[in-house]
Amino acid sequence: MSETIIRHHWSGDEIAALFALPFNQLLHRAHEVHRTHHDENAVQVSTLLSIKTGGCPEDCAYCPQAARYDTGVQAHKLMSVDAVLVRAKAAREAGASRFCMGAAWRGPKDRDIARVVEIVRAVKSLGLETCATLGLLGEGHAQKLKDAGLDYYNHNIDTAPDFYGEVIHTRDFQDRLNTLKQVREAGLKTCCGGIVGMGETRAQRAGLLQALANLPAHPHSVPINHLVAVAGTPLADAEKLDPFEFVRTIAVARILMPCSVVRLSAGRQKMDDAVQALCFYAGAGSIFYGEKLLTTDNPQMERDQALFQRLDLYPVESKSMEETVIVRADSMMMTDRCAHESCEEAA
Ligand code: SAM
Ligand code: DTB
Ligand code: SF4
Repeated sequence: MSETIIRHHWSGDEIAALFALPFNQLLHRAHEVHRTHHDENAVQVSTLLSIKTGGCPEDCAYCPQAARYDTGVQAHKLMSVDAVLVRAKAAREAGASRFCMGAAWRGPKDRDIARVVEIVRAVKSLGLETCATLGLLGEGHAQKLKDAGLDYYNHNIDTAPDFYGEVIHTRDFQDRLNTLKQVREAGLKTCCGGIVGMGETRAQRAGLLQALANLPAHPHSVPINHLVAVAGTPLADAEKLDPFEFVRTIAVARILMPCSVVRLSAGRQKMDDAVQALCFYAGAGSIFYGEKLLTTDNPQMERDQALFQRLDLYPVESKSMEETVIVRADSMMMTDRCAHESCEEAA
């Protein structure tokens, strides 16, 4: 058992100072936090499926599924329950513990939610954890998904508030926060992170992490995506990010949100195994597993299996975490809940 202060009021200066630490010092500190709260050899494995692909009316500059960009993505309407089940069973057999379903919508309509509810019920009945990412939710949608057995809702804030307007113009940062509030209030677990490597500054990477860590509750899962630069999108030629800066971002996320599971998300296909190993050391405790993310390539399963073997990592259910005692930062924080289930019980 260890004592941890879960903080929701990180200042920009504090986060900038973490980013500026000598690399080895930052990694050492992040790893200490990691192994205090998590099994450092365990990696939670999620598999993604795009259940509704392309044709999206939004203008997210990174996204190959926006209808307005010519990216060669073939649009596909919402998949049937049976077709999703085939893919979910295959993911379970391959060793995934969570099945994440993505839809290229600005947000679902009521009739879409009714169909996704059927899909969630069916996937849940296989014994998999379920996650959905459907965009901005309308009145009552989160509750319907929760009632269907959905475990997690993924909704990324994507980048720092002061960079958001340079990347997306069809919705604003506050829209994302509103959906996250609805997700929390319905009792769904939140999966919320962002993308780096979009040409943002280090201060903006810090701003993304600050916005995540200062949410009313730390997300249960924090996906840190490296931009997958896709031809035809406005960010196709984004300036390359130093891989060690990506590792630093994982490390700082680990320190700011000690009980959350940080996911080394998109971008692994082009990432060296050694860089991935550093990400696991820095505190990544989850990956997307399977040959495709939503529309872009992810490492072949054999490559990931070999990497796990070489690094003595093993896939686990997201529930198997160590017990931790949470010491509140101050009395104003008494209503906060740590993302980690056993921490909630101990708090
Ligand atoms: N349409 C919904 C939405 O935007 O919330 C759900 C699907 S959307 C594809 C899910 C997330 O994928 C985005 O929030 C973004 O973080 C991530 N994403 C999309 N394109 C990406 C890319 N090219 N590289 C890295 N991450 C990407
Ligand atoms: C998240 O943070 N990353 C995933 C998942 N949540 C939905 C999506 C990555 C998408 C990468 C681009 C593509 O494959 O279309
Ligand atoms: Fe649409 Fe989501 Fe892609 Fe934005 S990220 S264009 S909302 S699918």
